[in-house]
Amino acid sequence: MTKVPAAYTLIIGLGISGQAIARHLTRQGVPFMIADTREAPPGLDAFRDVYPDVEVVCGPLQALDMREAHEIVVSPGVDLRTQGLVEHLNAKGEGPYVVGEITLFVRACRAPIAAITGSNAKSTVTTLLGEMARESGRRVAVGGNLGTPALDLLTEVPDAELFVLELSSFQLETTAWLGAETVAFLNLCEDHLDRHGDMHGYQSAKRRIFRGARHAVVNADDAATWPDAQVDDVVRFTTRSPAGEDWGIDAHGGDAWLVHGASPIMSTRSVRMPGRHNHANALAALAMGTRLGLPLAAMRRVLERFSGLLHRSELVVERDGVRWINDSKGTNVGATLAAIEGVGPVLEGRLILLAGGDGKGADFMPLVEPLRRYAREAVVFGRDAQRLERVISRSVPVTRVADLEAAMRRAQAIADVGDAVLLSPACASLDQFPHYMARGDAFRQWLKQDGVAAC
Ligand code: UMA
Ligand code: ADP
Repeated sequence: MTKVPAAYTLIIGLGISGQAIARHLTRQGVPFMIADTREAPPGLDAFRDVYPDVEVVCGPLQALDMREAHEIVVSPGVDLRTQGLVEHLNAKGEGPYVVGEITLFVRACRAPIAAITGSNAKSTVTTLLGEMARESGRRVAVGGNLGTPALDLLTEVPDAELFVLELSSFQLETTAWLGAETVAFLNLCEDHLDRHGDMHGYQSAKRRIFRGARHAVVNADDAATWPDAQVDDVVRFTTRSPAGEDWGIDAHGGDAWLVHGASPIMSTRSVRMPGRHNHANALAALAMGTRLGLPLAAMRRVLERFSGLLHRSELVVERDGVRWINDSKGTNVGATLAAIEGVGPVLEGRLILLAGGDGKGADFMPLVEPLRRYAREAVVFGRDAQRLERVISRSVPVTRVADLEAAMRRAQAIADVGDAVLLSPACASLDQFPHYMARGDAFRQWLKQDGVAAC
């Protein structure tokens, strides 16, 4: 059995976070070693080249005696229930603390934090708020679950006046205290239940974002996002007419406007990102930005020009009257619902939904009604195609095919002028692709080469 020496920090996980943690501890002069549960984690050789003196232990964690470690810093992809680690969580205050990267970040951070969580829209709102701060002339560092790991931001933008962080439930699970200036909990739908056990576990992890927060933005239409802890100042957003000083959408001069209480902010027509769900995202970013003192004019300019991130309800091409939309980041039912509700109501024709992959055990029932309203057909593929078909065939004709390419061919064959083909799989991609981006790229590639472009 390998022993972690006394006063050493143990990093678990040799991924992006683990390497950022290693760089941080090196800068701080803290001695550390690394463990990874995999026998041959990717990047091991490169790591050894950079850190020839750091001990790396690969394989089951039970092979490590970590009792004397000063602290254990766990990467987000590592389940806290992993044998060899879980025993330390039950140690009733004895032995090393178990923390995550974000706890190290909070200890070292000297500027206000704006943090965003939720099942969906985290990346969109994080990017929007970061852009709004930049447009307002703030020195801002943007990252976390999205892009640059939080700890690397400390050196990438050493003079940052503001940190805007996307935080996942995995990162929050190991965060005892965040102390953010403003936080947003955007929405909650079934996801990551394999890690959190049930919805209560998933919600509890996400609610840690409220710890020490001075201001919180929550979704008036989703009570699961409301705080369980004391937060001095809570504002809400809704895609309906708002109550009191909430942020919402109201009629103004015959048009729908984003509003703050009774004050009109901008017409929804001027918001470049498509769909009602993106209006919700705009409202959340505006609410956080207002708390941070960002000028409204600068925030408006960002909303007018920001067309959204790739793979999120992204219009790839419109040809022969058919729109092809890539929402590969729709990896859970909530995201796909938002995409359908965003596209469906503005279509002259009908929707053809391409869906399937690894459903992570989620319930597909919520898709039934929106598909009845808007869809011509659903074409399903991947590991959970059959389960998906069983549920949604109550409301829409379903064709089951082997993979995305076959699904696109089928869609092309049945699409009519005015229709939209929407790739929003409601599932993770990992059964057939390395990640959701590769799935979205395959969609785009087919359109460019073999598919619509060639017709
Ligand atoms: N792993 C092991 N054993 C280990 C360590 C990791 O099997 O000892 C596996 C994990 O189960 C996982 C993979 O290795 O499949 C990567 O895990 P990791 O913790 O090393 O991940 P990082 O490379 O550090 O990337 C993490 C986030 N990944 C996860 O939370 C799984 C990245 O978010 C994030 O961008 C990065 O930190 C920087 O902060 C990705 C993600 O999918 C995009 N996040 C999930 C999501 O958005 O839904 C939460
Ligand atoms: P996250 O970082 O939380 O995964 P993204 O901004 O990357 O969030 O979007 C993920 C998915 O969620 C995309 O499919 C997108 O179309 C969908 N989505 C965007 N905004 C919302 C919203 N307000 N509610 C539900 N789904 C949304």
